Amino acid sequence: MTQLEESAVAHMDGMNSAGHMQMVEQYSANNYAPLPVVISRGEGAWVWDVDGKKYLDCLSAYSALNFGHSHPRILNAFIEQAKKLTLTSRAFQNDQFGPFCHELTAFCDMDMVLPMNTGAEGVETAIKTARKWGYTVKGVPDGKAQIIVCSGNFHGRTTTIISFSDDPQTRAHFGPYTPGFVQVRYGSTDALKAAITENTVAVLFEPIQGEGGVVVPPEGYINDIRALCDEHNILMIADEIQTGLARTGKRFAVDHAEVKPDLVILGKALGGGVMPVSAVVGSKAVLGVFQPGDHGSTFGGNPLACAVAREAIRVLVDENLAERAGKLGAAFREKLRAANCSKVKEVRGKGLLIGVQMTADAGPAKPYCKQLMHEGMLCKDTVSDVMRIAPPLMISEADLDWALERVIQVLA
Ligand code: IF1
Repeated sequence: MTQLEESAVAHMDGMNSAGHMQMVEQYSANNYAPLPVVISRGEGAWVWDVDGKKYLDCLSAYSALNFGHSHPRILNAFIEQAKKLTLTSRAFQNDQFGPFCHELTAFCDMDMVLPMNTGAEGVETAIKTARKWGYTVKGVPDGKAQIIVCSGNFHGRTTTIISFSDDPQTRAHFGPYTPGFVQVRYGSTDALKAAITENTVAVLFEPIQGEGGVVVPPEGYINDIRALCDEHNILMIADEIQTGLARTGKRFAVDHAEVKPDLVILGKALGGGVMPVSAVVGSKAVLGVFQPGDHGSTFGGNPLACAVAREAIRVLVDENLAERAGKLGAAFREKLRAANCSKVKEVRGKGLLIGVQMTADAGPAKPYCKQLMHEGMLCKDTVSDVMRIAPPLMISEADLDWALERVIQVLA
């Protein structure tokens, strides 16, 4: 029997979790160490594994599932569009792209959008935008553009993006690295000010650092970035791929500071949890630097992605998900703090992006995540001592309370 026939037969026989994990062990590159749970179905905030066990999803695919699994309206938009037209490439126009651009720019209170697919592609697009704007508008000598980034950043996995990461594992063995990036301590206005030169074209930052351990910067830091960028004619670029689209209790995390960046990078939940959709949204003065042929992608702006993203934005507004995330998240953090778990050093975050930092003697967060899995709740450690809790924003209060009980029980 060929490998394909073997796999098909095994699958038809309803392989159990062990069978699935063994197949992955043998045939997949070992670039992840996932929790030992094999999910086969998702609905709302819940998923079921191949053995029929039920779990509350408190990771939301790193905030790509803000709308939950298989949201009916988003799934319907996906299916209806898929039946009509899935892909044209940008060599032609399609009837979803104009409305997508119009509605997304309106939602972001910006002028223009450049559509891509994954978050990393969005970040790369923002970097190319800043560099071309630097050379053709700001007047920085060609090839000299500098972009300021932050310590503890995570913006994706391409070779250029990992070039400015300070996480050894993200960088190791992937050189030579792309030049033109200066790293400053996240949260320090002084460090940022000191790094600015006449060749600085942009500051790229996360309003809250997700992978960095759900790190919320000091009050006023985002406002300081805005002020320094205004003062030195530098683009303020917010990576809202994880923090955007209602996750932190506002449409965008920068809204907490009432600051408007020059470019916003969106991804993850923009695809409604059903497909990869990303975008760079900004002013005409900045995104207007592109001429035909400068940049693109086979799937960027495809009609299926546009239809899904348009419905995702409508659902976000109709279901008031930002306000919901703000209220539910604040209550969760308050109740967890009030439980006074001895193993918890700090509970932080905004909206439903919650980080629980363990005390030194409590040890790393991973074993607690594993224990929570046995209790029927799925979440993930970020940096070793921080547990990230980020359920879909449509989660019911009762389900969130259920999760809280388990977290307190496991941390007691
Ligand atoms: C992995 C981390 C989270 C992101 C921000 C860009 C991207 C991401 C702020 C790139 C992606 C994902 C990638 C995934 C795990 C997850 C992650 F742990 F890697 F850092 F969420 F915090 N900007 N984050 O969070 O978007 O190209 O993946 O669509 O690579 O393991 P992408």
